[in-house]
Amino acid sequence: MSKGTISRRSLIAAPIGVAALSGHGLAQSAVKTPGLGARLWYRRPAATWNEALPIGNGRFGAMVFGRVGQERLQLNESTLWAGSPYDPVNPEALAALPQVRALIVQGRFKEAEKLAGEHMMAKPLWQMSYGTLGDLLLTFRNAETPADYARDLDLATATALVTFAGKHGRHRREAFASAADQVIVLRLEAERGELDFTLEHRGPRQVDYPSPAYTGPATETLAVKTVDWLAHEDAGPRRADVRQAPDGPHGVLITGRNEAGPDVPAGLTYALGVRVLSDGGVEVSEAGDLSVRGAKTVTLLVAAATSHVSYKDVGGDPTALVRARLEAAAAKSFAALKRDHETAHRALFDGFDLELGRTASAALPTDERIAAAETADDPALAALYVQFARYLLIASSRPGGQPANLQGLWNEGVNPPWGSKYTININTEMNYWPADAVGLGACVEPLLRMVEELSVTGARTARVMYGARGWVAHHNTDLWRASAPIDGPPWGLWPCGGAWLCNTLWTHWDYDRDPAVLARLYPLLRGASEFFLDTLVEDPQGRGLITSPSVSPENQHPFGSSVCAGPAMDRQIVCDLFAHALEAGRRLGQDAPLLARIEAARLRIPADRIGRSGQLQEWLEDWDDAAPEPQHRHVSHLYGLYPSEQINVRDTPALVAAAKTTLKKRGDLSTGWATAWRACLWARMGEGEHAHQILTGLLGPHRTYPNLFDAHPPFQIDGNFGGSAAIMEMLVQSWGGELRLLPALPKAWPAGQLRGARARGGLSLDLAWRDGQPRSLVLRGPAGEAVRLRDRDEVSTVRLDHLGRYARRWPSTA
Ligand code: FUC
Repeated sequence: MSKGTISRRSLIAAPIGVAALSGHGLAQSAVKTPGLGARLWYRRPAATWNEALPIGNGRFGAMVFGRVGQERLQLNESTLWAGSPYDPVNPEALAALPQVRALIVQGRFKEAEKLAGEHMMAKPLWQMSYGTLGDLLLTFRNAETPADYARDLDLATATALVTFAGKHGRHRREAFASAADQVIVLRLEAERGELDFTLEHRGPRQVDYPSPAYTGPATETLAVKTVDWLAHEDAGPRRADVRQAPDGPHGVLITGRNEAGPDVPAGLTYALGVRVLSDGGVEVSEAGDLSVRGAKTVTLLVAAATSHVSYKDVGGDPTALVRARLEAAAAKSFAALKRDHETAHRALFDGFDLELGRTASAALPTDERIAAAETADDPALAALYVQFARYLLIASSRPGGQPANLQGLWNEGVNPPWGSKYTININTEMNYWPADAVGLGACVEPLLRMVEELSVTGARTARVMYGARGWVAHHNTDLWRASAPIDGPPWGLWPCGGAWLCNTLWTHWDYDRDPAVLARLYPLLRGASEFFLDTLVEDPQGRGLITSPSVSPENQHPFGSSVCAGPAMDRQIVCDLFAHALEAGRRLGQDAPLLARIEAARLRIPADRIGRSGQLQEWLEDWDDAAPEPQHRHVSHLYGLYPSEQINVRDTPALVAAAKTTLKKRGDLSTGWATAWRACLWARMGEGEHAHQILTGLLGPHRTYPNLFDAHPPFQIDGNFGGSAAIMEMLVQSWGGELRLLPALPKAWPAGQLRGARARGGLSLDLAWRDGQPRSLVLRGPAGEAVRLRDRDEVSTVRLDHLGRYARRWPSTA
């Protein structure tokens, strides 16, 4: 029996700054160059992939190993996935739907799961995997053990640099992925003209991951491996389907076909071109092997493309694109390539800075800091973590490209964990949690476009499989925007993936208040809402409208299945979706009759419930105590607390107390992303010490690889983004119509500053604090805007001036 229910009817999102409804009108932040801390560095080359450093221009990227005897660039292109356009919709689903629902009503969950497994799943049952372009291996003749080796990734210039000294003078190798010129540039310099190497391409291949499909908490440390300075990897025999040929006297062209997917034929071709500009001798053999001799400087230009044009069109000409890009880049000087690359990167990266204080650890190489993070205080590592996440988002999610997938852009093999797809029951959403707060709203555009495409494929899934209007997406999607339920009912039979993405995009709009985004978003919100208007069912106990069939993502209830009706997360997500559709529709003055139906349905969604142990119920029934995995990584029913604001410390203290009970039972440390989510939740509740303690576990060597990549393990990028969202949430929050300063500041960060951060309501802010108290604040936003500011328990309304600015200083308390 539930101890009580609490209505959320009064909780329609309150806009911050009631006056400002349109436009950004943002003055730019004063800060141009981020602090010196924006750098990862190492004293040795990467022995493993998780020590290599990522570069990327949003579409084309590489992992740079920084090795001395053989440099390895492992390459990815964001549209090189397995398969081809396909339609996974299963027409048998509609007939099975009433029966599956009836079994759920009767509590025959296992039978419901079995029937849904037989008739309601996608065909094929799996989606397509993200791929890889293989590696470029530069093997140096006469390489020797270096002196003075250093390797770094400068986040502000997006450049990976290796320097070392050999018997024959100093070497410098610099790599960047230019968004301006759509090429990866590798510049090699040897003081005394000793550059002598062969270049080989190793085709896409399977990789042995240490622990694929890992889902529990990490137990082993992910420490660095011992390095062999002159290590070589074998390119192996050339794959029959990958063709390598000379392309002019100084170039090589590699062409190939993608992998076939499960029951879906391969449909993409790709091209990878390399052009060498050098003062030494360059030779290209008939087989397309390239060698350079006796050079002092070499500039390698690398371009890649696939025939992907859109999720339904694979008719592009990658070879023509690659040749055109190489031609254009070769016509520019290295200095011009570098300048234009930096300008394009800085246009997004600059304008934000975060300082949380420095300890002695800040001077150490990055891998040593991570290794010590659980024992030594290193606030600057948390600041670096945020800057690294910003860097990763810019490199893997640029406007016009694909969104960041489970590994962003970087993936070593053709068999990545979970296909390196878009898992939309938490992971893809988490990738975008910090984006707006850290000034990277522009990088959300690929997500918006993906959801626009999903609303097309998802309309077919809704119509054929559910007999419903609107559109639906389940727990995963891929390059082809597949939207039917995959993997099996315990994972796939969850109809709220599209709705959660819509809510994520709503938050993006709410930060910036860009009318153009609202206009694109509204049809998506409307369509997603129509699906639920048509598919929500009456709870047989009269509690209102609920989803059925569904699951509380990936967690089993006590009756041998995950399949159920009306789990808390669905109720919270649909409630938000309806609220956002209502607000968007009203702002745009559209669809009044439909909005009235959405509003009526919203009021009939059962509220959150508190169970017999004082926990927030994960399901409509009080099942939590008997569920088989009390520490399950997903905390789906806490969606309402974070990222949503339905449950919050100001308006629903009883639900917050219940959320705490739930979280304590779930435990603080889980796998990467799940640990990050827990940190966000404690931060949102104003529990800075608790959030900080969890962060320490996230940033330490059990969950972070030496290259600062989040471990699932293996690598999964969501934790990098979720952890950064938690850090931002500890410093500034904006929900419920208020801007909260330092709401969860831990003792470990007594002094610091944040510049160029964003908050909901079209606001940007610079904030400095000392002794744990705010010392100065500058707000920018729409002219004349009223902002409700909360500094601990003190709430005041301040007004931005006619230039959209407000500044305040606090007297020193010392
Ligand atoms: C969900 C999670 C797993 C993993 C996968 C990509 O299925 O439960 O932990 O993150 O997505």
